[in-house]
Amino acid sequence: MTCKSNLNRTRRSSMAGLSHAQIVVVMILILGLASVIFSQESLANRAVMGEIRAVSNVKVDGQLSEWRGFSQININSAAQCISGANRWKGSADLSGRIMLAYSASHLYIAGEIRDDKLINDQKGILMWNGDCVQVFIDTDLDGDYDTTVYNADDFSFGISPGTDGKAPEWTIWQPAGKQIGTILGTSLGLVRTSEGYNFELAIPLEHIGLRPTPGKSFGMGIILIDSDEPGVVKSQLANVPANAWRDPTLFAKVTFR
Ligand SMILES: [Ca+2]
Ligand SMILES: [Ca+2]
Ligand SMILES: [Ca+2]
Repeated sequence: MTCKSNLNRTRRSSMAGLSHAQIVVVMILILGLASVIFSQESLANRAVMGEIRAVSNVKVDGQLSEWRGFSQININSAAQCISGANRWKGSADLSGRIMLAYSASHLYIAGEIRDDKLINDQKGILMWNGDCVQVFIDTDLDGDYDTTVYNADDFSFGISPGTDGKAPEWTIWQPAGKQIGTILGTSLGLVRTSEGYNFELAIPLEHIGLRPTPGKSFGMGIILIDSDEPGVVKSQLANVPANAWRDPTLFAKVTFR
């Protein structure tokens, strides 16, 4: 009994007279501050993909005339080859320019893709076996900055021109089991060009839980896949490391302007 009383006295004196409730509040504040500092440091360490600006006039038809003057994310160098570097024959073989915008209702992703042969006879979630673009989005970047597996706020979409650009379609891989029909309001416009294909993909903000706020960031990554003969993936270029298809911490940072 005496021992316990002494221990309690020692504890009381070491907490400088704070009540139990006050100590709990102080601990919560310290933990909260540490998590904010850690989160901001982590966000600062992310690769930067660029800024995204608001638009009101995107027509989702694969024609990119309304995108003049937008900053472009270039994916066109040997250093960005994440597979098949020895088979990549240069920018006419596979390369791309990506542009981003948002409206009150949608996230827009536009791409100008160079690819000398358009080959993809695979449909839906199998489209990664042929020419396609993979788009990764983490809509809650600072909420789960250290989570290396996809969860409910991490998305991956695919865009395929189909062989010769004749069967354009989009798909969704993540969150796993998400059916295309549940992403109501998503639309794709894609046209064959003399050098490859141009596309515009519009994704409803509401379905991916993205709230445009100036200065706020979300995560994103793009992988371009090239097949120049049926059933053979030849090479891939990306603005993120190869493992981004399964690890959202590798996405780059896009900031709302
Ligand atoms: Ca357009
Ligand atoms: Ca090619
Ligand atoms: Ca190709």
